[in-house]
Amino acid sequence: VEASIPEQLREAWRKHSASEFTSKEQFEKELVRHIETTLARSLYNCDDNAAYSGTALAFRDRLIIEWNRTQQRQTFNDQKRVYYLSLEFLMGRALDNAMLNVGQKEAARDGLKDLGFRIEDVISQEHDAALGNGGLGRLAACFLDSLATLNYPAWGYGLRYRYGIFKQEIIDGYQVEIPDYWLDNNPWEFPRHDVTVDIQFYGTVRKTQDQNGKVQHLWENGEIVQAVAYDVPIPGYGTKTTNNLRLWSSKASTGEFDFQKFNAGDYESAVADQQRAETISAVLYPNDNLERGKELRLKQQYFWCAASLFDIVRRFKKTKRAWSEFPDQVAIQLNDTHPTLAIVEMQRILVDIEDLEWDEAWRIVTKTFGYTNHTVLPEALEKWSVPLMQNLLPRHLQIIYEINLFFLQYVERNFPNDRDLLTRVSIIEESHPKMVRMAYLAIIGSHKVNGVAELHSDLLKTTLFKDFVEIYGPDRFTNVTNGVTPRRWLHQANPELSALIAKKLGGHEFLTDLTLLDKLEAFVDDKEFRTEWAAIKSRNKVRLAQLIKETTGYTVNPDALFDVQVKRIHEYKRQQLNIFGVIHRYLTIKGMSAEEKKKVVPRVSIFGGKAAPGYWMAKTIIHLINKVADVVNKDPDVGDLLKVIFIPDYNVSKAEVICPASDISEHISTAGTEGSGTSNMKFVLNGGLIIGTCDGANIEITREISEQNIFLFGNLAEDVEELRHRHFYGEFQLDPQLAKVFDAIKSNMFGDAAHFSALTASIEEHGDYYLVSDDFNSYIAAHAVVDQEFQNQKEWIAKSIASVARMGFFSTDRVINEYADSIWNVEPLAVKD
Ligand code: GL9
Repeated sequence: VEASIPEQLREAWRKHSASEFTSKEQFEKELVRHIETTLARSLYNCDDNAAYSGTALAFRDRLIIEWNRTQQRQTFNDQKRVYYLSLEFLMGRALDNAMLNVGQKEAARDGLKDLGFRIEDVISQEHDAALGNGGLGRLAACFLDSLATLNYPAWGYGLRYRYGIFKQEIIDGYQVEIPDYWLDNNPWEFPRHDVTVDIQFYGTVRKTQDQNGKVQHLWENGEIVQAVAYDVPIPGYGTKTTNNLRLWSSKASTGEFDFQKFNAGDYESAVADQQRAETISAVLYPNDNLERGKELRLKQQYFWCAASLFDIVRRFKKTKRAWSEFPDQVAIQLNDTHPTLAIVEMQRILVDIEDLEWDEAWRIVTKTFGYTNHTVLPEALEKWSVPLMQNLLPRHLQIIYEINLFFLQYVERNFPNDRDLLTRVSIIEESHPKMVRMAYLAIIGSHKVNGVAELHSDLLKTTLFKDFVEIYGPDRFTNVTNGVTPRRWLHQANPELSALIAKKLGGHEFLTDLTLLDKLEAFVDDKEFRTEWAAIKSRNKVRLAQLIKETTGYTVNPDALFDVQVKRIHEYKRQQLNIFGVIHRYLTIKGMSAEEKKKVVPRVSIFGGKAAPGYWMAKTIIHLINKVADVVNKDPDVGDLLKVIFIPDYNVSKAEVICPASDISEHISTAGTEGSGTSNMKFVLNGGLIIGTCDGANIEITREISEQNIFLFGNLAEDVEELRHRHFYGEFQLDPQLAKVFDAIKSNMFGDAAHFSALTASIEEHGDYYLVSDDFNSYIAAHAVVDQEFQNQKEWIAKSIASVARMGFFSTDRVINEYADSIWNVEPLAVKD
C-alpha cells in the first residue's frame, strides 16, 4: 500500500486535521480531555504531576501539527538543510519554553488557575532533559532554539541516553552521584519504530575486484546493532517553524537476537546480548573537557554518526540528484571532534557503497563538513588508539590511513623536505600505541574550522592548529563568538525583567532582535525605571533565597550582595581561587572590631556545579566549599556579613532561577583556558555585573559593555606561558595573603587539613599550573572594588542597565546567522501564515 493518501481522499483528512487552541477555554478542554482519557485520571486524583502531563500533552499536540507541516514544507521546498551533530543537547525543561514560543502561556496560566493549579507548580514538575555536561551541550540547545526561530531548515542529531548527567547530592560535604533515569513520563519524544538503521561493528575487510577489475572493500561479519530514531519537536519563538531533534537509541538488531540460543534454552545469554546492544546509548559520559579513550565511547560515536549519516543520505537520495550536488543540499556541523567519524563514514558511503572515485568523494565530503573547536585544553583533545579502532572499525581505519596518505603527500609537495612538519601534522601520532588525532582529521575533512570566541580562535591559529594555518592558509579558520538564546535566558528565566523592557521599548521585538536592547540606554538616568529595575533584581534574589533554603536549609539575606559562581567544577575555572578568596574575607572579618564590621558589605557567596566522578581534585574543591560553609555560616562573629552556599545539583532549571539573581558572577578561569563561557552572557543579560579574567568571551563582553562595567583582574593569556615556565624552574613565591589562607586551612579550621592537602600542594609544591597564587592579589583587590561600588546603588543599577543595553551581540540568533552565511551557505525558509 502506498504510504500517502490519494489526492481525492485528502479533503476528508483535512476536515478532521487537529485544531489549535488559541484561547483559555480551548486549552482547558484539551487539558481535561488528556487528563481524563490519555492519562486515565479524574478530578478526584489529579495532582500537580498529572496537571503537568496533561498540559504538556495539550501543548505537544500543538507542536506536532506545526512540526509535521514544517517537515512537509521543508521537503517540498527542497533547499539546503543544516544538520547539527552533537553528542550533547542540554535542553532542560520543555513545557515553559513551548508555551512561550507558541505564545500561549497566559491562556495556560488562566486555564490552569480555573482548574485549581498554579502554573509555576505545574511547570516545576518537569524533569530536566539533561543530555549534556555543560556549556557545549547547552550551546547546542540554544542553537536549536535559534535555528527554529530564524526558520532555518535544520535538524539536530544526537544520542538518546537512558541516563543523562548524574544527579548530585552533597553528603557530609562530599559529592555523591545518583543515576539520572529520566525517560519515564517524557511526553516530548516520539519513538519512530519505523525509522531504524543497522549499524555494524568489528568484523573484517576483504579486498576484491568487481567485473571491471575495480578494487572493492567489503566490510564483513562483525556485529550488528540497531539504531531507533526518537524525535523531539523544537518550536521556534513566534514562528510556525518547528524543527526536529532526532536522537538515536540502540537496540539489538532483530536479525541479531540469537534465536538458536533462545530455542536451545539459553534464554539468559540471549537477553545478555540484547542488553549489550542497549548499553551503547545507555549513559552520557560525565566528563567535562576531558577525554578518556574508552571503547564504549567510541562505539557511541560511531553508532550515532553512522545512523545520522544513513538518515541524511537516505533523505538526499529521495531527491534523485547527482552526488556532486550533495554539498548544495546538505551542511553538516561537527560540534567538537566527537562526531569526526562522520567524515570517514561519509567517504566510506561514497566510495565503498555508492562507487564514487576517491577524489570526487573527498571533494564532496570536505565541502559538506564544518568543525567547531570548543577548547584548547590538551587533555580534552580526542585521540583514539589505532589498535582499538582497528578492532572496532577496521574499514574506517583503512580510510583514515588513506586520507592521511593523500594529505601528507599534499603537504610534502607544498613544503618539501620538512620531515618534522609531516610528523607534527600527521593524523597518526607515532606513539605507543599509535593514536588517531581526531582534531586533525576534523580539520582536514572540513572546509571551515571555527573557535568560539575571539581569543580562543586566535589561540587556535597561533598554537594548536598553527601548522594547519601554514598548510591551508588562514581562510579555513574563522571565529564565531558564542551566544545564548534570549528566549530562555531572559524571557523565560526573568519574566519580570522581560516585561519591564518590553514596556519601555514598546513590545517584545527585542527577543528576536537583541540589538534593540540598546534603546534601554536612554533610560539609564530615569529614576523611576531604575527603581523598577532594582526591585526586579531584588525579587529575583528573594526567589533564589527560597531555592537556597529548600536545597541547603540555609537562610540568606536577600539584601546582601549575591556573588555567584555556577559552572562545572574544574581547576582551570578556578573555584579554588574563589573559595580561597572567601576564606580570606572570613579571616578579615574575624579580625575586625565591631566598629569596622559596620562598614562591611554583607555578602552571600554562592557556588554550584558538578565534578566529573573521577576528577579527585574537583571533588576536593567541592568538599572544601562545603566545609567552609559549615564553619562560616554558624559563626556568630560573622552573622549576616558572610554566608557560603553550595547549591546541590546545578542544572538548567536551577540556572534559570540563579542567573536573574546575581549582583556579580565569577568567570575567573586562568587566562587562555576558557573557550568562550556562555553563563557570563546569561548573567550580564539579566543585569548582573561580572568579575572576570581576560579570557574567553569575557573579552568581547568587555568590549561591548565597556571596561567601566566589568571587574577585570589577573594575568593576561600572553603572560601565562612565561609564568608557568618560571614556576617550573622553582621561581615561585606563595602570595602572602594566600599563605594566610593556607595557614588557616592547615590549622584544621575547616576540618581535617589532610582532606585538602592535595589542593594546597598543587599550588605550593607542584608548580601552580593554573596561576592561583599569581592572580590572588589582584583578585582580592578586584573584590574590594566590587564592595566599594556596590555601596553606591544608584551607580550600580546604572551599570546594570547600561550593560544589558549593550548585550545585543550575544544572542545565538546572531551566532546562527554567522554560521549560515560564512560556513553553511543556507537560507531560511520563510513561513507564510
Ligand atoms: C566548552 C568550553 O569549555 C566553554 O568555554 C564554551 O563556552 C563551551 C561552548 O562553546 O564549550 N567546551 C567543553 O568541552 N565544554 C565547554 O563548556 N565542556 C562542557 O560542555 C562540559
